[in-house]
Amino acid sequence: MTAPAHLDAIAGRFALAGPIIWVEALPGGHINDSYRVTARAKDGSEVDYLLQHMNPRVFPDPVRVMENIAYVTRHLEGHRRARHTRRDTLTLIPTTSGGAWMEDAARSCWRMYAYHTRTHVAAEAAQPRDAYEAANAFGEFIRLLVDYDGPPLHETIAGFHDTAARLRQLDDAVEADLLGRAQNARDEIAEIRAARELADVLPPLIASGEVPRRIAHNDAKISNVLLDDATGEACCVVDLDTVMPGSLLHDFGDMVRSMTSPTAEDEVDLALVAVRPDLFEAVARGFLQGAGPIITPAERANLVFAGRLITLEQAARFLTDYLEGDRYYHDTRGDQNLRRARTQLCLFSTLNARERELQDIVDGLSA
Ligand code: GN1
Ligand code: MG
Repeated sequence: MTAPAHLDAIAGRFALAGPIIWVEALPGGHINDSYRVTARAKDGSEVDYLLQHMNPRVFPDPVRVMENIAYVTRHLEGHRRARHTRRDTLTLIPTTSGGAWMEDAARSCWRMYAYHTRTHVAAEAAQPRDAYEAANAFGEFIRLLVDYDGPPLHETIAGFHDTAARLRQLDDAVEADLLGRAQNARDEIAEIRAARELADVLPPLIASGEVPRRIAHNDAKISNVLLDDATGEACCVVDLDTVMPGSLLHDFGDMVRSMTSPTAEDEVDLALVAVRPDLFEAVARGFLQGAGPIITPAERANLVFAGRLITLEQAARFLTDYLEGDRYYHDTRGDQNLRRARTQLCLFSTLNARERELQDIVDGLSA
């Protein structure tokens, strides 16, 4: 994919190693647009960067998002320098005037990161090793942020993992039924509503502190970890747009959602959706080892539940967006958000059916 010419001008506003050779659009991501920018350094070598346009509908206050990212990456970089981790963190490339991001004429926000060459992302975990690595990286990410001592982070999207609020948003979308799509999704709406009480489990545990509020990634899916092409190791946690105070359980839940089935989240063939116990074991082991001793008994006791909760929540979010006309998530087919919701619901019912077995796996792992 080749990108429009105005991107050269935007990329040129950042302090790159030299003149831009080309800009190429990158596929993937439901929300932001991403491009690879290649510049020619003084020694003649090519240097790659990742340019991203932040979606203004999803991030109406990009400054607060960028401040969170700048604070968190600075903290993680300190741990990397002190050799507390072998993993990298995202590195923001400043603009030529020293800013951490830039606004275009339409006042929307662009940022540039160093590009991690020789890495890839996975849409689903092909093997337990990928799941272990990605989950371990997310667990370590949360652990390394426990001693975060920078400026308080902003809550950039209010109620991001407030499942009850997400379910109310679905109710509102069904009620409004702007495009007359609710009739296509009657079963899915009923299925989600029938599981409503799941939303009431975590709030009291969070209020009591048994499940501590911690800085979390909040979008801990497998495709938000870079895997090394040669070794398969998880080398960097990416997409820090939602890094903010939250719960470790929401991150773990997203890992279960995105790593235990062999399918991508918009798989059309629901017969392929499955919960693979070996993959779940790899996710739980990787995460527990990465997070280490920070995890509380109540967090540990709710790991399996979190997988069910986040899968349900994500089904509600996709379905809400379908009913509202695909305004939030990119949709290339017209019914992709309905399909995504169906895939999540299929996974949700499989997780419910195998809950006991998954709990036994967690119980069998050392603390
Ligand atoms: C979005 O940025 P991206 O595409 O990785 C979404 C997540 C969802 C995810 C589902 C800011 O993530 O919360 O879980 O899609 N991010 C935001 O794939 O809403
Ligand atoms: Mg994102």
